[in-house]
Amino acid sequence: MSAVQSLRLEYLTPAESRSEGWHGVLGAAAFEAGARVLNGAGVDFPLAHVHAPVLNDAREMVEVWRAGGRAQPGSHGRVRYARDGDFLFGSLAVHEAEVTASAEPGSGGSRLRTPLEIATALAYREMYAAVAAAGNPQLLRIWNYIPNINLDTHGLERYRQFNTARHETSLACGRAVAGNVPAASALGAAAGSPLTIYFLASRRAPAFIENPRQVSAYRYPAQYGPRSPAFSRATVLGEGSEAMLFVSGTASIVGHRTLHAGDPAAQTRETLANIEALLEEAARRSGTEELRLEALAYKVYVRDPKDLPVIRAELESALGPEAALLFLKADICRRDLAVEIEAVGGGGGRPSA
Ligand code: 3EB
Repeated sequence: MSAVQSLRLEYLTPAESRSEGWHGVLGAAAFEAGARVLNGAGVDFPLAHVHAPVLNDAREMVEVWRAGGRAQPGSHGRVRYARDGDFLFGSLAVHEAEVTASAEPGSGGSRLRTPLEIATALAYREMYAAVAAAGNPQLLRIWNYIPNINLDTHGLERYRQFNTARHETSLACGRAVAGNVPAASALGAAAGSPLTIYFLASRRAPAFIENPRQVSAYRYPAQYGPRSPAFSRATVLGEGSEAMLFVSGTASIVGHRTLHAGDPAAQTRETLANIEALLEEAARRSGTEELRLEALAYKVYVRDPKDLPVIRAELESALGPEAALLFLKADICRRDLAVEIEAVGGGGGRPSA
């Protein structure tokens, strides 16, 4: 195939999903109440249930990925996936209570000891095995939703436990933990929900983009945890006008430090400056200059819903009133961060919201 097959992202309200239907859908994510829309529709594609409430007026929005053709379903362990040409969408959920019952603590000299570490290791092993077996081994983008992400247990914050297990498991599976690592987001989810992960993979390797304003997350100093977070700031699949850009969760971090603690408006502006710098870097590396800030679709994680009006006002003043924005309430991996923003650009035109 010479041309880049297009993959299209849409953030849909229930009414829009009813009118557009489910033709060519590769996979989807439903946020809290949105699960009702999809369960009622009896869909047969992989679906991630993310336990984070939508803050848009339409509370039942879903994130839909279309590859356009007839997707082939598959499963591997807990992973459900669908493939369509170049692309694979997969999803899995792991309850910590379920894995700790069967795990032998400390077996094989493993560093992984907490329930979340064991669940994360299991999830990443199954994800890596699934994409390899399906023949789409190149991970482009991973979304991680971690219940009680900021809670300290076993002497370590749960986000840092997640990082330990992601890092160790990736090494054990022969995957990179720096450099050629997928774009990602890691956010909180409701207490009691399972560790929930969904991902996009390809047959072709993407370009891995770092942000010149930020220390690479995989080079963060040890003050942020014993194992660094293994993700790239962005990945780009393809080149030029056909490229697809996946921007990782991005926050008000310059160098490795949080800026503007306690000021959600300033954090939003700093985050947009970070995304703009990343767009310049992607344009320089992959010729994606058509992907300007206004042309992206955004998912915006807000820690405290009372900050939503100021965060939304900053975004609309920077992006215009028509911007595609999905707002979710979620805890963010540093306690001093009020907002985190991820984005997607390119592929099948400008996404709707
Ligand atoms: C940061 O820049 C903010 O651990 O996968 C953003 C995106 C963040 C992904 C992850 C974490 C992750 O460090 C946090």
